Amino acid sequence: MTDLAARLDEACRTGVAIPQPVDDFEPYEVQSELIGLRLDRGERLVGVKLGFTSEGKRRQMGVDDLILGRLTDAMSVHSGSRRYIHPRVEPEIVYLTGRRIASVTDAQRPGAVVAVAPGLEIIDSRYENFRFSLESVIADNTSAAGYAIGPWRTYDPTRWNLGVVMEIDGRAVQIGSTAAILGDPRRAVVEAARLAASIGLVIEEGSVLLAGAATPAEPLRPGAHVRVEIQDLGEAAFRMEA
Ligand code: 0L1
Ligand code: MG
Repeated sequence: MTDLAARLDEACRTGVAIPQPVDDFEPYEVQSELIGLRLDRGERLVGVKLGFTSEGKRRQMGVDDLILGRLTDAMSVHSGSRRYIHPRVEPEIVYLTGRRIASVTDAQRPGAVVAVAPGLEIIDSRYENFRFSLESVIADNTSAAGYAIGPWRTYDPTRWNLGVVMEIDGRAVQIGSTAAILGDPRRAVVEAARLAASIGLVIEEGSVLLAGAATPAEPLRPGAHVRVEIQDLGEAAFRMEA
């Protein structure tokens, strides 16, 4: 177990941010250790997420690739209380996989995605001031901190460019389109498969895939009610603990 994984895990549990790591580390190995600690405590792996799916965010960070994080059942906003540090929320489209995906070829086969839902992701960097490098944010499980998923619908690949409105306390705070996710959110399955295969991770049948943010993230404060509505798909919502 690396010291960085232990420190990130403690930051998650206590809600106290840590400084940027100065030591050398292998980012996805630290992420695996971090998730391993959660699984050891009885959490269940339910899927994966993509980060840096918008060109603007990659440019801002000076990086040219996406990042992959892992999701557990306990990260669902409906699974109980937790400590956040400086949480933000972003609207996402969510896919449900219909087959085991161990390669890009698997992701391109019919039935790779069987259902789609509107979703919200809470990101909460465990680093001070929400500042990180590409390597350190991968180690920090891509800032994944929570998610809410609305009702699933049968996947229709022809309906991919959909309007998105995110509201906080009844006020629209972000308006956008799912086309902002990789230029076409359908690409998310192949990209997730590519990154997962590169670290030896298999995306099991029945996994959730948070495809990426459709708009910039918004800061979250205690007690806030967040709702996203995606054209044709319906809504997902949650309330932050006060
Ligand atoms: O889900 C995301 O796109 C976030 C990726 C990590 C970067 C951040 O915390 O903003
Ligand atoms: Mg996200």
